[in-house]
Amino acid sequence: MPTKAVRRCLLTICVLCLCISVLSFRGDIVLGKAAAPARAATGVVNRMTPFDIQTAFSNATSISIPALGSATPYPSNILVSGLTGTITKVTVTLSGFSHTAPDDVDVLLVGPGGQKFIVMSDAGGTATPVSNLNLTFDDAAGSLLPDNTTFWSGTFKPTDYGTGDTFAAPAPAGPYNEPATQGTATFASVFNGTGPNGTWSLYVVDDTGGDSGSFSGGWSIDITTAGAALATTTIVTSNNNPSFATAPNNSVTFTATVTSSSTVNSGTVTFTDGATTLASNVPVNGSGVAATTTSALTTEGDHVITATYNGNASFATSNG
Ligand SMILES: [Ca+2]
Ligand SMILES: [Ca+2]
Repeated sequence: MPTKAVRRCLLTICVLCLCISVLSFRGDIVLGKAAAPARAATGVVNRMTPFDIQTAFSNATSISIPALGSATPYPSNILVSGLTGTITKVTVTLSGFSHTAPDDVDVLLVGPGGQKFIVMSDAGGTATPVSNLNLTFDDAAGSLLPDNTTFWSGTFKPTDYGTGDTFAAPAPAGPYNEPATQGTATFASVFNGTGPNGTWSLYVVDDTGGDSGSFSGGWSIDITTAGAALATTTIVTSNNNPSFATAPNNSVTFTATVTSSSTVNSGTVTFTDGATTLASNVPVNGSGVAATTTSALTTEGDHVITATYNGNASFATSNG
């Protein structure tokens, strides 16, 4: 059958926010009259352990499945970038699956390293149409898709019935890594320990004439990586402590020093006075130091100054 024209598709990348709980201690600066007693800024230690990062990427462009042959687009791509570390878990979700004979559908996932893994194939029989299902494939799911009976939205192990699945070019040639029941491959066995960044491609084929469908919501991939960012410690100090509410001694400099097991030479620091931001996104120098000078502290008394290292792909956030 003719290969359908490949259309360019919009790539929507959805990055899950990371929730990072942070223990913090804070440095104090006292703003007072000339006679106020000196009070040293308090050193701050805030340590985080390395953590797993789970990130979701999606391509919501509808995948149209013809009666026979390759879907459009073919493949549907997701570009993954900006992740560090290696993969510890992958799951895939196919959204809005409708088909009058779901057994016709074969789905191949190709990773950025060329890994070839069949996610779903020849499941569900031909007797019962399915409509607008959301199917998540996860090694940890409780069951496979059924072979010859209908199914509903849910989470399933990657599933492959039947033999001899073929995927036309530009899909890579077989053999493919096959999950149960045809093989023993899993997302973990195919992708864990490999690099996450690059193009992930989903090749969808209808292998039997008559009956068609779509994944109207496209697809998404959840990638978990480990060892992505190094823990950091941030300490904030101040000069002129106490400083004064009026010139000439009302200028105070806050210095944040960010350290890690590797030299912190990138990222930014935001300084706050309680709920008030003094300076945002001050870049650290090659030694992990960022500083800001302010004369804005015009209220006498204690000011709790917090320096937050904002973190990036190499270094985890911390504050002090
Ligand atoms: Ca068909
Ligand atoms: Ca198969």
